[in-house]
Amino acid sequence: MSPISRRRLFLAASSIVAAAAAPRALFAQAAAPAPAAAPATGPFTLPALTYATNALEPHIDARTMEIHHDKHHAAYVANMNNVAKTNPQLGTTPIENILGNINALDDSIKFTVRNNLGGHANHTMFWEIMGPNGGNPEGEVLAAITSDLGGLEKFQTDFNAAGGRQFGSGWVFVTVTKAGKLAIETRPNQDSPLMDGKRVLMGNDVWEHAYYLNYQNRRPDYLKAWWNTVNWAKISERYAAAKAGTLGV
Ligand code: MN3
Repeated sequence: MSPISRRRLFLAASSIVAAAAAPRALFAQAAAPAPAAAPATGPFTLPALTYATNALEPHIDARTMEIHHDKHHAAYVANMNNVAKTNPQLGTTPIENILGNINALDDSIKFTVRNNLGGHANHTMFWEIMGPNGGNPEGEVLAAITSDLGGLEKFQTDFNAAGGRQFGSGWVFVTVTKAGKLAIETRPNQDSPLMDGKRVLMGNDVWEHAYYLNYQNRRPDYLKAWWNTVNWAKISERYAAAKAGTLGV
C-alpha cells in the first residue's frame, strides 16, 4: 500500500470511529452508568468463602468453585439487589421470613424472589457447611442422625439416593425441627424448605453447575465424593441454633 492510500484509509477509519463514538460519549455523560460488569449493589451481599477455592480438591475443583461462587451465586445476589431497588422492604426483612411467606409477595416479583433469594439462601448455607478437614459427626448431631435417619451409613446412602433421584436441577437437604428432629427432603430449582417454614441443617446442590466440569454426567460420583467436603463442626453449630430458634438461612 502506498503512503497516500494508507493515509486515506486512516482518515476514513478515523471519521467512522469518531462518528460512532460521539453519541456514545454524550450518553455516558448523561447517564453516568456503572461499568457493565459491576454487580448491582444493595442490601444483598455475596458472602466470601472462608476457605480457598482449591481447598475442597480433589472432590470439588477450584474452577467449579470459582464459577459457582463468583458467577452463579453472585448473579442471584445481583438480581435480588435489582428487585430491591423498587421493593426496598426486601432488603430490610430477614431472608428466612421473606421465603417463609413467599406466596404473600406480589405476583410481579414472586417468581424472581423465589428463584434468586432461594438461590442466595441455598448457596449461603452450602458454602458455610463445607470446608477442608471437616471431621465427622459427633454429639447431638450424630445422635439425631442415628435416631431419625437410621445411622450415618444409611443416612448418607439415602441422602445420595434422594439427590440422585431429583430430576433436573435442585437440591437435597436435611431439615431440622426446633425439637431437633431430622428429615431428608429434596426441592427443585432454587426452592428451599424455608419456603415451607422449615429450617435447613445442611444440603447439597445437585444442579449440573455444581459438578459438571469434574464429574460430567456422573452425579452419583459427585454425591459420594461431596461427603469429604462437609464441615461437621459447622453443622453442629447449626443444629444447636435450630434448637435455640436462632437458625436463619
Ligand atoms: Mn448452585
